[in-house]
Amino acid sequence: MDCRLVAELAKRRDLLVEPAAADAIAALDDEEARNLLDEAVTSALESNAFVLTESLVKRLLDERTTELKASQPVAVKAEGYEPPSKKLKAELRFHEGRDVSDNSRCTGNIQDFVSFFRNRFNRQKALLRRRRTDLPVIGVREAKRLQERERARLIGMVADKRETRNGHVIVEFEDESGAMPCLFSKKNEGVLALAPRVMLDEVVAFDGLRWKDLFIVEAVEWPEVPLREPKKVPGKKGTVGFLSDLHVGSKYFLREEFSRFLKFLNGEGDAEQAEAAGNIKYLLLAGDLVDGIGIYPTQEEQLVTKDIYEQYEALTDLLCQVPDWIELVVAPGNHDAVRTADPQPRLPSEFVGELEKRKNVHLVGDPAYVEVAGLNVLMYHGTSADTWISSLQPLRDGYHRPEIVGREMLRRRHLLPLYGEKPIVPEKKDYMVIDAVPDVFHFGHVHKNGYKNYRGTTIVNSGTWQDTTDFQLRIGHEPSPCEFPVLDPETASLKVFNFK
Ligand code: D5M
Ligand code: FE
Ligand code: ZN
Repeated sequence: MDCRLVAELAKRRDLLVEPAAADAIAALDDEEARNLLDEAVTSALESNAFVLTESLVKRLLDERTTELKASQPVAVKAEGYEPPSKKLKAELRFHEGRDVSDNSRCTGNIQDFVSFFRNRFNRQKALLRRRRTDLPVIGVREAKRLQERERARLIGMVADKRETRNGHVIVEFEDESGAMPCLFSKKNEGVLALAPRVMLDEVVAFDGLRWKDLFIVEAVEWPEVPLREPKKVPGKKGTVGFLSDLHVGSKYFLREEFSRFLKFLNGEGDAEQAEAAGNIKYLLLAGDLVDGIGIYPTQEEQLVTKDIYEQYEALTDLLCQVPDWIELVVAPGNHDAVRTADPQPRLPSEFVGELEKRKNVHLVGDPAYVEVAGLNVLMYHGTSADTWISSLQPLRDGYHRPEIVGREMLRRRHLLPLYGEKPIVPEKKDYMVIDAVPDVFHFGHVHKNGYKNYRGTTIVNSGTWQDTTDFQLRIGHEPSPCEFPVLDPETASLKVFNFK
């Protein structure tokens, strides 16, 4: 890449580039350069910098080499079975700065909350500022100084939302400079229909005009992911399989089906299955590995073992049967033995020490960004889906169509804006902001598979390997156990295998 192009691309995102930084990026091959530039820009914006410095680029380049934890092709031959993926070199990178695992600094004091919200606000504001508009983009202080009926785009955080006696909706909008009531007038049906989609605590932009003490909303603009084609990585061999919600230790864990799945991975299926299995190079496992203990009131009756260590031992026995040429990335969920509040750090060795020793197993936090075969994958268990579904009316069908929940998360570039319903830990930085654009967004938790291409991001909900529980039946969920989706990076196509 030419260094002028580097400067131009950075400029589009409101950043200057030190010449030495541009040279360092330009020296990489094109795809690498674009990836690094993207990372550098995100990192610079996160720290409110105006300039991309050489030292930042150097640091990111260093991280690249140390993060390259890809294992070498397997030297020892397993008897007879020689699938293509066995000879492939794995390409796997972890964005440790976007994973809370080694970065948790929270002490829970009031200052933490202040910096947490400030960090969220600033990063989401930066995303909103990239949205095109002919209007001036302003904050609350400027909005109060607008001429009567003067138009602008106002960015703020939703502090409150209420319906008036006359059937209008008023959103109390805040930023560091103050608060302003914004009116969704019932006289404007199109706008009033948007009000149920505005979520408490989210950072969003309203286009509109000042009228007396109010800002009259005419349109709502979310941060959004850019519109593009799903990313294809030409010539990239090795496919990516998605798993979540095994719930090992539960009476409902579908052991037989999972064993069949493990056999499939080892090439013991029919001809078509063996061919597909032989191309799998990566498995991503997004939480609820075991059922845990004390997660809900009557859980004890539904467990095979109440010993959490035994649950993880059983999990380990199973995951050790994943062939060692398949890279296995493992994140926790709300049933696992780490804090249940998001963001969650990776599982401690105390529970998964044996797994951790395996060269092909990589433990990450929740959420986590993983670069797999040239694709940026955002992995998240999906615990916040319950809050999204209960608080956003357009998502009321979300347990049956989890992909629409994923869509709203991407649209808002946030995994859980609403504070206070599910626990969130107020880290200095809001790890739930989606400021890198994922090629793939993988989550689970709702136990229902769902797939969608949203503006170029492939949304995958990988369902579950736990049978439908009485509780889920009672509340009307329809889980889809043992559906296993596989993504081919070369063609960006998904194929789903059913083991039920
Ligand atoms: O969650 C499995 C599914 O069950 C997921 O869709 C959430 C739902 N669930 C679990 N507990 C509750 C409660 N208490 N209310 C409503 N919905 C619930 P898992 O994390 O596997 O337990
Ligand atoms: Fe689950
Ligand atoms: Zn869950």
